[in-house]
Amino acid sequence: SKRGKPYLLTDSQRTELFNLVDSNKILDPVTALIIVDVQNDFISGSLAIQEGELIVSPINNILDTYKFDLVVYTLDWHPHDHISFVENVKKREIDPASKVKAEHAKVQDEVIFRIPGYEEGRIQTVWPRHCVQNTEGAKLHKDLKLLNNALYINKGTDPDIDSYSAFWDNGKLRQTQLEAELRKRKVTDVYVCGLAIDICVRFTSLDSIAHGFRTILIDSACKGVDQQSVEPSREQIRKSGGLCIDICEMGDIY
Ligand code: VGL
Ligand code: ZN
Repeated sequence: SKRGKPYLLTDSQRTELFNLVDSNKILDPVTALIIVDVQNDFISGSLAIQEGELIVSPINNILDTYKFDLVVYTLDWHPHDHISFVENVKKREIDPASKVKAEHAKVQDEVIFRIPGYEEGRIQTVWPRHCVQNTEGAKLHKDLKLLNNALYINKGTDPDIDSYSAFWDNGKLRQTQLEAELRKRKVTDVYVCGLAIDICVRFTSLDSIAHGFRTILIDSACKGVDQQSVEPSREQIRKSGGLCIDICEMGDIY
């Protein structure tokens, strides 16, 4: 099969849409597709997202239709004692050896964690145990097409801090390899899809924009955890300079 690069809209439309990020015309984009967290626990497991399985075939279609210069699969990849698991809050309330201290939950599902010596607490939403390293729930969905030469990015591997973005942890303390790998390949355009549009897809997209990549969220290849926050997430991405499109708007192949 003949696969070409996705070519989005006309060049002047592209420039107009992305002038918040970069006003230079890019006539020959270098493209990456980031496929976020298409893992069993988010589809059929402990954190199953409504209609999550419906994004697998659209993503496979994108991979069959377009040739990206780089395809990235991200994985939520938590140790068993991860801070985001509701089962682990108690230990951080009572264990004096714990690096971060949990305060009693003020809001349902949200816990404030304090690092001794720091004034500011960090609010962490707690979730059912999910995507524990090397478990069935952490595996990519069995029907998701895996390309050769793809890049795999694990996130949320530090027990004491969560990571919604595939670029940074939630405290922006440490970066993953993702930015360096995109720069190494001189990527200009970053397409994002996967789970969940209101959490990890959202924060990955916002960081991609912040890094100066033209960022295109492929709406019809995403699903959300909380239906109320799906549209606000899109709006935030648009306002920050990103673009939300449908697969059918990905344009002609060149
Ligand atoms: C995610 C909740 C917790 C996601 C990850 O991938 O959107 N959501 N961890
Ligand atoms: Zn997680």
